[in-house]
Amino acid sequence: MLRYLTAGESHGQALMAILEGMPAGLKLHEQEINYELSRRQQGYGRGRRMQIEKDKGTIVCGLRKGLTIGSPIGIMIKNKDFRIEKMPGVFCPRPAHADLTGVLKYGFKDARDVLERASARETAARVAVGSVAKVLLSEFKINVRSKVMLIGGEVSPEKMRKKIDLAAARKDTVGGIFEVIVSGVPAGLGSYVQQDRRLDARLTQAIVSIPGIKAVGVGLGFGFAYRFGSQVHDAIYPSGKKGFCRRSNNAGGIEGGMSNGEEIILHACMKPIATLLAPLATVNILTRKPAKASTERSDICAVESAAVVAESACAFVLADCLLEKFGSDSLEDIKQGYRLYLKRIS
Ligand code: EPS
Repeated sequence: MLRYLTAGESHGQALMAILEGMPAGLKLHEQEINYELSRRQQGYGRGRRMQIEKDKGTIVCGLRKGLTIGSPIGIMIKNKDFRIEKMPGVFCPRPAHADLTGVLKYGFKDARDVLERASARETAARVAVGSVAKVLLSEFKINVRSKVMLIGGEVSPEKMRKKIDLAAARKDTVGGIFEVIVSGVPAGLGSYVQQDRRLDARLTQAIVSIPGIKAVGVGLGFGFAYRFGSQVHDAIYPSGKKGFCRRSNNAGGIEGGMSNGEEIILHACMKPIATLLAPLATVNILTRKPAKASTERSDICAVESAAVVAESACAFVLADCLLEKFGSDSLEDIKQGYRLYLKRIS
């Protein structure tokens, strides 16, 4: 089983991740982690924090001579903006943020205690984990990429940017839709035999757990609701090399909770960021009087970054499924089993 935990507050000393279950014998460099971390920091509409940070992951354990040795991999990302003790209190919870419910749930008197961990900064640690998963997947020629499809209703890149500019001018924020595409996945990852082994369930859970994500679709997603079965299901054809193939991919590469050998295609909707510079109405948690929501330095739009995080989330799930099917101790053993399996199904 591949599993991970993250720790760290937005303005704490560092973010940390422990990834357990990677096989021995995988070549790993910090630069692969740092490449993904820098991708997460980019995107039109990100806030000033991204100019302060230059996220760098340090592998603190789990490697010897540049190779994994099967032990848990520990990664640390230091926060340049480390000043958690000096951060001001937050008493006017922002609608759409974790602020108010977090205060009620944990019995805090200051929403700062909530938002430091609820912040999407935590996703840097998830990307560090996902970047290691991507390195494993690349050994099997499995590639995960993403694309922003729509921002605030606009689909052309130029109009998307304009929409973000407009949001900034209005002291507002804007969300959107992105797509994640995974190519090179063999048929048979995931399983129909139990609910928590279904690949679509695992992938959508991983994406919807990213802060701000409100909906995830597989393949045609909600589009399935508008057409007949004969118009949407992907007919099966013989294929010399692969054995079987499809000429359409409305299923998004997943049938019966398993990869079917086609590209896996998912899309997700991210709501506009909760922190508004022209704040909405709220209630002061100390005085219980009506107030305007607190403002924090934040992003105008983080859809591009969320797409990078979603790539990582999917890479982790697919790596987990791959190790589940082919073993998880030694990379060489896994590769051998993988080759035999591909030969059998082709
Ligand atoms: C983020 C860091 C945060 C925010 C953002 C994501 O930095 P700061 O709060 O210091 O500006 O920019 O967090 C949120 C959107 C949020 O809701 O907390 C990051 O590293 O991605």
